[in-house]
Amino acid sequence: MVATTPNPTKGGYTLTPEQIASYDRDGFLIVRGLFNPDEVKEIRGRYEQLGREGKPIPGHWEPDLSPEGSKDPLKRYPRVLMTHRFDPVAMKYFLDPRNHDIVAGLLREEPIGTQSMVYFKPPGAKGQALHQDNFYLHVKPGSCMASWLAIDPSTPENGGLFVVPGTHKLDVACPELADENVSFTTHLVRPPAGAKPIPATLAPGDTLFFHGSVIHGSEPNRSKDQWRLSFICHYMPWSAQQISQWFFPLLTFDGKTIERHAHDGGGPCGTEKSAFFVEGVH
Ligand SMILES: O=C(O)CCC(=O)C(=O)O
Repeated sequence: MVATTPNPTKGGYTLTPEQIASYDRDGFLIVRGLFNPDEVKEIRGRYEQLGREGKPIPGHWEPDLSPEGSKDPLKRYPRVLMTHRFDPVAMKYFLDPRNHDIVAGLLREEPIGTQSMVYFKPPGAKGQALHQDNFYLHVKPGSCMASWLAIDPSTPENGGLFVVPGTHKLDVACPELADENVSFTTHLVRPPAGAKPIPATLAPGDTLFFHGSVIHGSEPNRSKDQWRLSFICHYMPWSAQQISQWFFPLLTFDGKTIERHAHDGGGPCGTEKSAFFVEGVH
């Protein structure tokens, strides 16, 4: 049996008391240069090649290569889902010991891996309206945590992520409809009065960690020629007993499958589909 107490030395990364206090206050933490340029290059190389070749990976990446698809950057370059299930490089970084140590340090317990994605976000791509991740993951008790690794520079101009500090203390809200002219997802969660989204401007290798209740999202990529590749993973605490079934199988940081109860899709806001999944894709 594995205790909920994390193994703090897996990747040799120890959070400072200031980093922990900043996360507890804001609900997010940026770790600069967590991954080095060679590591970033390895991920970028892999996904630039995938994007260039345009060869579909059923259930993970299904680009529209028709002339129609080429009119919408997100049809030609949709995000890649559950990358660790087909790509050993993605698996390596998904279960990276530094991610382990940081997520464990912020959760104060051993994490479990739930999902990984790559966003290409080419110039002209729509953004993703403000939302809370645990609305989709349904991790309970507790919440999920994201690690968002910048592969390209990520700025407000090229559709970088915005986060609303302090919103990790909120419950998960029922979303409104988003503006489909600027968001490729349909849900919008407005920040509470007085709370404002701030940009998480990142250099390649920087990683943003954030709590599953943090309201966050992105604007369209309004740059002319800057892509905004990112590698995004989600984790949950060992003590969590349930998660949406779309995230099965769950993985420990030792790469072993671990079981938890399946949330069946309903909730206080009704039944909703995951922003991360297409139906039938696991
Ligand atoms: O990277 C983005 O533009 C949005 C990603 C996001 O909101 C998420 O992964 O939950």
